[in-house]
Amino acid sequence: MIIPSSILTLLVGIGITLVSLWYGQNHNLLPVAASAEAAEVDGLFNLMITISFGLVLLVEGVLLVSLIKFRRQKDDTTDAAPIHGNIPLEIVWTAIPAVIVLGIGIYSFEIYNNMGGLDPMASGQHSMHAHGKIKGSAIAAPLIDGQQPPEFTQIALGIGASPAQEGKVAAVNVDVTGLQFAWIFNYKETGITSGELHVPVGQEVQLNMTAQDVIHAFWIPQLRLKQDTIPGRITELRFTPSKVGTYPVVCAELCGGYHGAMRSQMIVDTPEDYAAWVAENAVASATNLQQAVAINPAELPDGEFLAPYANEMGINPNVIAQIHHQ
Ligand SMILES: [Cu+2]
Repeated sequence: MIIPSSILTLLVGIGITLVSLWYGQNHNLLPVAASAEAAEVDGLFNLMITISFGLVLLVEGVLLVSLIKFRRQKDDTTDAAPIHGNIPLEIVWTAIPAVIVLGIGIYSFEIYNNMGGLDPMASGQHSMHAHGKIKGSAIAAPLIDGQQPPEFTQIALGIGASPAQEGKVAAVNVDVTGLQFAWIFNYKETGITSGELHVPVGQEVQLNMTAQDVIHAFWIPQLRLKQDTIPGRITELRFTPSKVGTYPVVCAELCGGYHGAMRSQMIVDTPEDYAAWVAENAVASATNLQQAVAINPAELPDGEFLAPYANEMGINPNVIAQIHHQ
C-alpha cells in the first residue's frame, strides 16, 4: 500500500512538532534557575529552542531525503528539470519566519517589562537622588584648571522594579563596584563591605552598580541576569533570589589582562543565616573602622610601637622597653 504524499507530509509534520516540543522542555542546556525572574527567561529560551529545533529537523530532513531520493540514477546523463520561481512557496517561507520573529519579539518585550526593564524609576533623575553620589574615577576625570566636576546627572540603566513592585524600595540594597579585577559589595544600611554578595532567599534585592575603571559586566547565569557596569554611571539590577545556594558572579566583559579571574560568588542564605552573616560582619567592619581611626603609630611609645615587630623577630619586648634614647 502506498501512502498518499499529503498524508505522509502531515504525519512527518506532526512527528517533527512532537519531537521539537519534547526537546524544547528537556534540553538541559541551562544551569539551575535561582531567581523568580529566571522562569520567564527560561520560558522564552525553551520556546526558541522548540522552534529552532523544529526548523533544524525540517531543513536537514528535507536535505537528507533529497540526497537519497533524488540522487543521480545509474546511466542517467540527462539534465535536471529547470525550475523557476514559485511565488506561493516564496510567500510562505517569508511569512512564516516573519510571524515567528515578530512573535518572539513581542514575547521577549513582555518578559523584559515584567522583570522591570521598563521601570521609569530605574532610568530617571529620581533614582540618582536616591542613590546619592557614587565613587569612582569618572567623577574626577574632567578636573581641568580647578574646574568643578560637572553635576552628576546621568541616567540609571537596567532592570528596575517590576510593575507589581513599582515605587517600593527593595528589601536589600547593595552598591556594587566593578574594578580591575574584582567585585566589591557595599551594604549601605549596615556598613558592610564584602568581596562576596550575600542575599536572603525570597526577598527582593536591588544592586546599584558602577565601575571604577573600565566597563565590566555583572553576570549571574543562575539568575538569568546580566548588566553592564559603566564608569560614571549607575546601572540597576533588581531580582528576587529563590533558591538557597552559592552561585558564581562572572565578569562578562573583556575588561583587561586578568578579566578571566574577575569572579566572585553570590551566596543566597536562608533569612536566619543572612541575619547571622549581617550581625557578624557589621561588628567586624565596625571594629576595623574604630581601630583604623584610633591607632596612630607615631603617637605610640617606642615599646608599644615596636612590640608587634619585636614579636615577629622573636625579641623580648621588655628589652625594647628598657632601651633609652640618647
Ligand atoms: Cu571585568
